[in-house]
Amino acid sequence: MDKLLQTKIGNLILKTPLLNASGVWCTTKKELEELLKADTGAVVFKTMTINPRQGNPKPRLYFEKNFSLNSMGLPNLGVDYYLSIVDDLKKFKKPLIASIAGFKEEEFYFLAEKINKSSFDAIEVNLSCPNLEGKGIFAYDLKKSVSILKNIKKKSSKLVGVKLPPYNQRGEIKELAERLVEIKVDFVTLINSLPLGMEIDWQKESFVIKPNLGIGGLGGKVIKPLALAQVYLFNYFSQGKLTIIGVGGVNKGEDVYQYILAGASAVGLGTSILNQGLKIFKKINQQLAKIFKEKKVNNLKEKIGQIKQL
Ligand code: RRO
Repeated sequence: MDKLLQTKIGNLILKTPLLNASGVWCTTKKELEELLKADTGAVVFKTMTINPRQGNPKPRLYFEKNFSLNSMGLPNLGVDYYLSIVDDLKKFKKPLIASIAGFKEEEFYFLAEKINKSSFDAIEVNLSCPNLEGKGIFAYDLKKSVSILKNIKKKSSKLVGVKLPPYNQRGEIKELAERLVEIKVDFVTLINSLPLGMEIDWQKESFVIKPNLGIGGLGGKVIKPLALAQVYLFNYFSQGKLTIIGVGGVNKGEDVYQYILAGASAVGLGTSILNQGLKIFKKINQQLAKIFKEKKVNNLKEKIGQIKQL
């Protein structure tokens, strides 16, 4: 592959800036192998919990060209399953990122410690699952979030990143961005699906997904402008000191270029994989390489955060 597209997350080198967003096509060993064989730069696992979970009742995922809506409810095979397959997946020679979530603070530490002893390359601490009935989103408690990350970071020899939801106020982003720089978080993934999305099948006069009052996390093209602003503001308030993985509505090379200009070093694909399958990685890499050549970009890094003021 073209060296032009190479990027870095911490000390990890990715041949291309394209990853999957955690949750999409990454729950079983078979899915993970398929992702690793595709034109990905690294692979993120489905968010894992201490025990396996079935997740919410179906139907719990709906998608079309412009958006996806999910209330999966954290279905996963449990941390021990992922630890049992990770060594074998190292043969693909791509960075492997574990995503973890707990229901209490101590569960995050328990999981992080297990991952720390494994051959995973990095931990993405998921503080932003929108679909746990009766439970809030950790990441909206800034103090608690920073404390969890600080404690994990202290004990971890792996890269430690965090997956965040969108914030509504610049002040929240400023505060969090500054704290994340202080505690030296290695990467920030922005954004998880937007909480509280809904679609109605007007013919059936019903919701399109069943759990949680038919309401779930919204992703896809419709959230791209919102996600770009989050990436831009985290980059702006951290003065370019955070490594950012942009997620939300990436469908083509131009989208990746936009995320890079806003401040991302890599991007995650979610809804576009659901719509187009794993072949989309190759397509987007080709489109991005073409854009780089046309614009005479020598390497991806020189374009990170280089959006021009009007
Ligand atoms: O499994 C889910 O319901 C889920 C998770 Br953990 C997440 O982080 N984001 C999302 O949209 N769905």
